[in-house]
Amino acid sequence: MEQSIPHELCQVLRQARRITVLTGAGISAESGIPTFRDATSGLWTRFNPEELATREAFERNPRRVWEWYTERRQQAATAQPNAGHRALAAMEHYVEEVIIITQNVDGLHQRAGSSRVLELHGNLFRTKCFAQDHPTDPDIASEEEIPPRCPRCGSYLRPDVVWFGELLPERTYYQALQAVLSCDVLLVVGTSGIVEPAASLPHTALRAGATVVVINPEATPLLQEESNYGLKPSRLYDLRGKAGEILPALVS
Ligand code: BJW
Repeated sequence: MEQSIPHELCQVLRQARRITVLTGAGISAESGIPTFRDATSGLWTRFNPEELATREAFERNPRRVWEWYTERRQQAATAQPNAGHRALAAMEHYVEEVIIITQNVDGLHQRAGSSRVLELHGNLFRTKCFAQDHPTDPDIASEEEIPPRCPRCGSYLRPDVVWFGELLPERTYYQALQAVLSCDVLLVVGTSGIVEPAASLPHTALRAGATVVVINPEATPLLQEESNYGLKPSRLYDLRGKAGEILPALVS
């Protein structure tokens, strides 16, 4: 679908000195990585998050959880950044400050060349131990036992991602809040906007005076929630379409 960019938004983008971008699984969909909540291919449509993405799930069946993440790590390792990731990386050449806040754990923004990436939900390619969060180089972990054990304390290793009910990495979340509070424009790309606390960041940006641009082929709750507050979201743009098509058009 061809999406035309409103003229006044082009002007706002041209004048912006600080652009912050909040991304979700949708930006990596065009790289072949499944989203979580797509009605047919979404991970949470095919798998139960309570059996795979909570501490309790890992305690019940660590091998199953470890193997599921191993498969996803292998899939992410073979995926390539797409036109959406590349357009955001290219934006750094034109804009004074570009900060990416991503909920994704696939590392594709960094591989596309973005230099300032805040990973709110961790990274598939890092491990830490279950008991004490000791960071561990996955290569030094013996694969004789699945999951492997932490060389320091002997507890199981787990992926360094944020499961439901866990706190986000404190410093990263703080930096994300700063980035949202200080930006001229927040682009919200490929996220359903239902998982907290990331889902609140666009509201925070709007309250702080930023222009917020939602890029998604589907409607997301953000627009509806804003009108429920009784506010006229005059600085909220809703661009319906794929990230890999809209983002290159925004940068050009
Ligand atoms: C395209 C596209 C294309 C398709 N181009 N777009 C307050 C109220 C209610 C609940 C809570 C609350 N605070 C905390 C909670 C609980 C919970 C939560 O939010 N639950 C909700 C489901 C209600 N949050 C937490 O537990 C968080 N921790 C926390 O808040 O700690 C404090 C606390 C603890 C205990 C109690 C209370 C407070 C942690 C959240 C961790 C989320 N973890 C996961 C898994 C990460 C590891 C892994 O990858 O396995 O993170 S869940 C999953 O959802 C993953 C994602 O990062 C996250 C968001 O998903 P995302 O990226 O939005 O993907 P989708 O699939 O939902 O959407 C994709 C979108 O792309 C769609 O809109 C498509 O249309 C679009 N799209 N193709 C552009 N080509």
